[in-house]
Amino acid sequence: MILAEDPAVAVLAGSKSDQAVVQDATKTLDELGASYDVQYISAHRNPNALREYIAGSKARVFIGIAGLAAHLPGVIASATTRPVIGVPVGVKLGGLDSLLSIAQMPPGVPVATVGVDNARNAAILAAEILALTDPKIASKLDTMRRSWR
Ligand code: RP5
Repeated sequence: MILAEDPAVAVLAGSKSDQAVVQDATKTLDELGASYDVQYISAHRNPNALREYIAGSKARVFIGIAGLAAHLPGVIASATTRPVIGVPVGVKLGGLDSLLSIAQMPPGVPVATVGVDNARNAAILAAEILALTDPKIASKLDTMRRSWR
Protein backbone atom coordinates (compact mmCIF):
# COMPACT_ATOMS: atom_id res chain seq x y z
CA MET A 1 0.00 0.00 0.00
CA ILE A 2 1.32 3.44 -0.94
CA LEU A 3 1.08 5.72 2.07
CA ALA A 4 0.47 9.41 1.48
CA GLU A 5 -0.84 12.25 3.58
CA ASP A 6 -3.39 13.14 0.91
CA PRO A 7 -4.11 9.96 -1.06
CA ALA A 8 -4.82 10.52 -4.76
CA VAL A 9 -7.72 8.07 -4.92
CA ALA A 10 -10.55 7.57 -2.43
CA VAL A 11 -11.91 4.03 -2.63
CA LEU A 12 -15.32 4.00 -0.97
CA ALA A 13 -17.52 0.93 -0.58
CA GLY A 14 -21.04 0.56 0.77
CA SER A 15 -20.33 -2.40 3.04
CA LYS A 16 -17.56 -4.62 4.40
CA SER A 17 -19.29 -7.35 2.36
CA ASP A 18 -17.81 -5.60 -0.73
CA GLN A 19 -14.27 -6.18 0.56
CA ALA A 20 -13.19 -8.70 -2.10
CA VAL A 21 -14.04 -6.21 -4.87
CA VAL A 22 -12.31 -3.41 -2.95
CA GLN A 23 -9.15 -5.53 -2.82
CA ASP A 24 -9.16 -5.91 -6.60
CA ALA A 25 -9.09 -2.10 -6.83
CA THR A 26 -6.37 -1.59 -4.22
CA LYS A 27 -4.15 -4.36 -5.65
CA THR A 28 -4.23 -2.62 -9.04
CA LEU A 29 -3.68 0.85 -7.56
CA ASP A 30 -0.62 -0.58 -5.76
CA GLU A 31 0.62 -2.04 -9.05
CA LEU A 32 0.27 1.38 -10.73
CA GLY A 33 1.84 3.38 -7.91
CA ALA A 34 -1.29 5.38 -7.04
CA SER A 35 -1.86 6.28 -3.39
CA TYR A 36 -5.33 5.65 -1.96
CA ASP A 37 -7.54 5.60 1.09
CA VAL A 38 -10.22 2.95 1.69
CA GLN A 39 -13.43 3.64 3.60
CA TYR A 40 -16.59 1.61 4.09
CA ILE A 41 -19.47 4.10 4.31
CA SER A 42 -23.01 3.29 3.23
CA ALA A 43 -24.85 6.01 1.29
CA HIS A 44 -28.10 4.71 2.77
CA ARG A 45 -27.12 3.84 6.33
CA ASN A 46 -24.69 6.68 7.03
CA PRO A 47 -25.23 9.53 4.53
CA ASN A 48 -23.92 12.27 6.83
CA ALA A 49 -20.59 10.51 7.38
CA LEU A 50 -20.27 10.06 3.62
CA ARG A 51 -20.77 13.77 2.94
CA GLU A 52 -18.32 14.69 5.70
CA TYR A 53 -15.69 12.34 4.32
CA ILE A 54 -16.02 13.72 0.77
CA ALA A 55 -15.87 17.33 1.99
CA GLY A 56 -12.66 16.58 3.93
CA SER A 57 -10.97 14.47 1.26
CA LYS A 58 -8.36 15.86 -1.13
CA ALA A 59 -8.60 12.81 -3.41
CA ARG A 60 -8.47 13.65 -7.09
CA VAL A 61 -10.57 10.65 -8.11
CA PHE A 62 -13.26 8.70 -6.25
CA ILE A 63 -14.05 5.03 -6.80
CA GLY A 64 -17.47 4.04 -5.42
CA ILE A 65 -18.13 0.32 -5.00
CA ALA A 66 -21.62 -0.92 -4.15
CA GLY A 67 -24.20 -3.61 -4.77
CA LEU A 68 -28.01 -3.81 -4.82
CA ALA A 69 -29.61 -0.33 -5.10
CA ALA A 70 -26.12 1.05 -5.53
CA HIS A 71 -26.52 4.75 -4.88
CA LEU A 72 -23.07 5.26 -3.36
CA PRO A 73 -21.24 6.43 -6.51
CA GLY A 74 -24.12 8.74 -7.46
CA VAL A 75 -24.26 10.26 -4.00
CA ILE A 76 -20.48 10.82 -4.14
CA ALA A 77 -20.96 12.55 -7.52
CA SER A 78 -23.69 14.75 -6.01
CA ALA A 79 -21.20 16.04 -3.46
CA THR A 80 -18.16 16.77 -5.66
CA THR A 81 -17.17 17.79 -9.19
CA ARG A 82 -14.09 15.55 -9.02
CA PRO A 83 -14.38 12.44 -11.22
CA VAL A 84 -16.27 9.46 -9.82
CA ILE A 85 -15.92 5.89 -11.08
CA GLY A 86 -18.61 3.42 -10.05
CA VAL A 87 -18.16 -0.32 -9.63
CA PRO A 88 -21.39 -2.35 -9.53
CA VAL A 89 -21.13 -5.39 -7.24
CA GLY A 90 -22.91 -8.60 -8.22
CA VAL A 91 -24.94 -9.33 -5.09
CA LYS A 92 -28.36 -10.15 -6.63
CA LEU A 93 -29.74 -10.31 -10.22
CA GLY A 94 -26.19 -10.86 -11.53
CA GLY A 95 -25.39 -7.28 -10.54
CA LEU A 96 -27.79 -5.81 -13.13
CA ASP A 97 -29.57 -3.87 -10.38
CA SER A 98 -26.38 -2.15 -9.25
CA LEU A 99 -25.09 -1.70 -12.82
CA LEU A 100 -28.20 0.25 -13.81
CA SER A 101 -28.30 2.17 -10.50
CA ILE A 102 -24.75 3.39 -11.15
CA ALA A 103 -24.81 3.91 -14.93
CA GLN A 104 -28.19 5.63 -15.27
CA MET A 105 -27.26 8.92 -13.65
CA PRO A 106 -29.30 11.99 -14.58
CA PRO A 107 -27.76 14.50 -17.04
CA GLY A 108 -25.14 16.73 -15.44
CA VAL A 109 -24.02 14.36 -12.69
CA PRO A 110 -21.96 11.66 -14.42
CA VAL A 111 -20.49 8.52 -12.90
CA ALA A 112 -18.03 6.60 -15.11
CA THR A 113 -19.27 3.04 -14.77
CA VAL A 114 -17.23 -0.14 -15.21
CA GLY A 115 -18.49 -3.70 -15.52
CA VAL A 116 -19.96 -5.77 -12.69
CA ASP A 117 -17.24 -6.54 -10.09
CA ASN A 118 -14.60 -5.04 -12.40
CA ALA A 119 -12.78 -2.97 -9.80
CA ARG A 120 -9.51 -3.58 -11.65
CA ASN A 121 -10.79 -1.49 -14.56
CA ALA A 122 -11.92 1.22 -12.13
CA ALA A 123 -8.40 1.37 -10.70
CA ILE A 124 -6.84 1.51 -14.17
CA LEU A 125 -9.22 4.30 -15.21
CA ALA A 126 -8.44 6.21 -12.00
CA ALA A 127 -4.71 5.82 -12.76
CA GLU A 128 -5.29 7.06 -16.31
CA ILE A 129 -6.88 10.23 -14.91
CA LEU A 130 -3.97 10.73 -12.50
CA ALA A 131 -1.47 10.01 -15.28
CA LEU A 132 -2.55 13.21 -17.05
CA THR A 133 -0.43 15.07 -14.49
CA ASP A 134 1.72 12.28 -13.02
CA PRO A 135 4.46 10.93 -15.32
CA LYS A 136 5.37 8.07 -12.93
CA ILE A 137 1.84 6.66 -13.10
CA ALA A 138 1.78 7.24 -16.88
CA SER A 139 4.94 5.17 -17.21
CA LYS A 140 3.51 2.35 -15.04
CA LEU A 141 0.40 2.29 -17.24
CA ASP A 142 2.59 1.97 -20.35
CA THR A 143 4.52 -0.87 -18.74
CA MET A 144 1.27 -2.64 -17.84
CA ARG A 145 -0.03 -2.34 -21.42
CA ARG A 146 3.26 -3.60 -22.85
CA SER A 147 3.16 -6.64 -20.57
CA TRP A 148 -0.06 -7.78 -22.31
CA ARG A 149 1.48 -7.91 -25.79
C1 RP5 B 1 -24.82 -2.31 -0.64
O1 RP5 B 1 -25.60 -3.37 -0.27
C2 RP5 B 1 -23.41 -2.69 -0.32
O2 RP5 B 1 -22.53 -2.03 -1.17
C3 RP5 B 1 -23.39 -4.18 -0.51
O3 RP5 B 1 -22.94 -4.52 -1.81
C4 RP5 B 1 -24.86 -4.56 -0.36
C5 RP5 B 1 -25.11 -5.42 0.85
O4 RP5 B 1 -24.65 -4.75 1.99
P1 RP5 B 1 -24.68 -5.47 3.43
O5 RP5 B 1 -26.11 -5.70 3.74
O6 RP5 B 1 -23.87 -6.73 3.27
O7 RP5 B 1 -24.01 -4.50 4.37
O8 RP5 B 1 -25.18 -1.14 0.03
